[in-house]
Amino acid sequence: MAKKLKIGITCYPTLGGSGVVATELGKLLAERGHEIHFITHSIPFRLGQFHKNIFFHEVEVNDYYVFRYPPYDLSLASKMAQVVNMQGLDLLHVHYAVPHAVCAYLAKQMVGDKLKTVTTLHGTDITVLAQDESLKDLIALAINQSDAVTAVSRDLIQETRRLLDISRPMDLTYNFVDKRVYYPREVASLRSDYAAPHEKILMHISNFRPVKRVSDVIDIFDRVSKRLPAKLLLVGEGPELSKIQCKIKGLGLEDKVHFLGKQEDVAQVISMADVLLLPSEKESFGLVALEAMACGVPTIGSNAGGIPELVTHGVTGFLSSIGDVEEMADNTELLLTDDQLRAQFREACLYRAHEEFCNDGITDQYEAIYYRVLGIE
Ligand code: GMT
Repeated sequence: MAKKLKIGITCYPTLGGSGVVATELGKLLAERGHEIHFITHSIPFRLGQFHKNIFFHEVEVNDYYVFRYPPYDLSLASKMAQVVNMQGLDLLHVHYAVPHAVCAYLAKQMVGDKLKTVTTLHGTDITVLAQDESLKDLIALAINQSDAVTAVSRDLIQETRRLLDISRPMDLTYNFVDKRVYYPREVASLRSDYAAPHEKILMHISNFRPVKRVSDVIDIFDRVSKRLPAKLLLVGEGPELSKIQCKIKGLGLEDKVHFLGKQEDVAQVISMADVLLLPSEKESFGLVALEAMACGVPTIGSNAGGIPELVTHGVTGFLSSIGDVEEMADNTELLLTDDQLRAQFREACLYRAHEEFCNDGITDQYEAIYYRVLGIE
């Protein structure tokens, strides 16, 4: 039987897809008997109830009055080294190059080379941060010094190579969903709170950052709702929210749009939708499209970044050029007015999510990477 490992995981515990993936991975590894130590500034929001084999180590930042900016990164690096030594960790798996991979590198300098580090790139750390000249060399150092680097799409690997001039090997490890949580839920009664039986539900879920192009979501819905009876459910919140509220009012769509705010049980919410809209400007993977897919909901979106690796155009959704809201609206109408086509897409979604992006397979891949860097056959 393969050795059970002691693994430290650092992620942004309160942030989007990367935090979700890191936390869910930790839970799955713990189920397999590994000992998981989360080293973060707060308890990861997806951790939920008590789990055997999972520990949480809080990073406390020294707010000494001479510090204009409290040094979180240094506190994290010190905490990592401390936990590695005290708990005898085999490796640190960090999500996001900045600052986590840099901190893991510092921790390794403190505890010695026996500690192995694995960095997972999620997207914005490369596609946004690596464009900042002042951070470029630091990000490249963190990536080059990791014992293994994984990225959540082939596109992200190419972008990393292109923007940072990095040639080291990187593992493609797609994001995943837990099939025990993400499956089509029975939501007839919940659905009736938002839409009449003859109305279709379009949904968008995001952190409402400019990169998500939520304004395009409204433009698509505006066109679609003129052609067929439909409601739009907006889930999440973020910087663009008030601008979006104004736009909805300006177009006279208030009665057709519902704001659900942040939601914990995404599988339940997403199961109400007939279609998910994801017209992002940048998206290294698009976890929400996978969550939708696993619940049998096709995505209409852009072909940005890694989205085409996840959503198969014409099979599990339709993809268009960024900003082409006309074509996205036409595709939405096509899907929503053809019951047979929608049923076909739904089956294809369930099959693809289960076959390609299932928790078991991806956890196997991460485990294999851990054993490889530790030299365990
Ligand atoms: O997209 C965001 O704003 C959040 C960000 C995050 O850190 O969670 O998402 C990135 O990582 C996700 C998990 O791997 C991916 O599904 C998202 O596509 C990626 N976002 C971008 O590339 C913009």
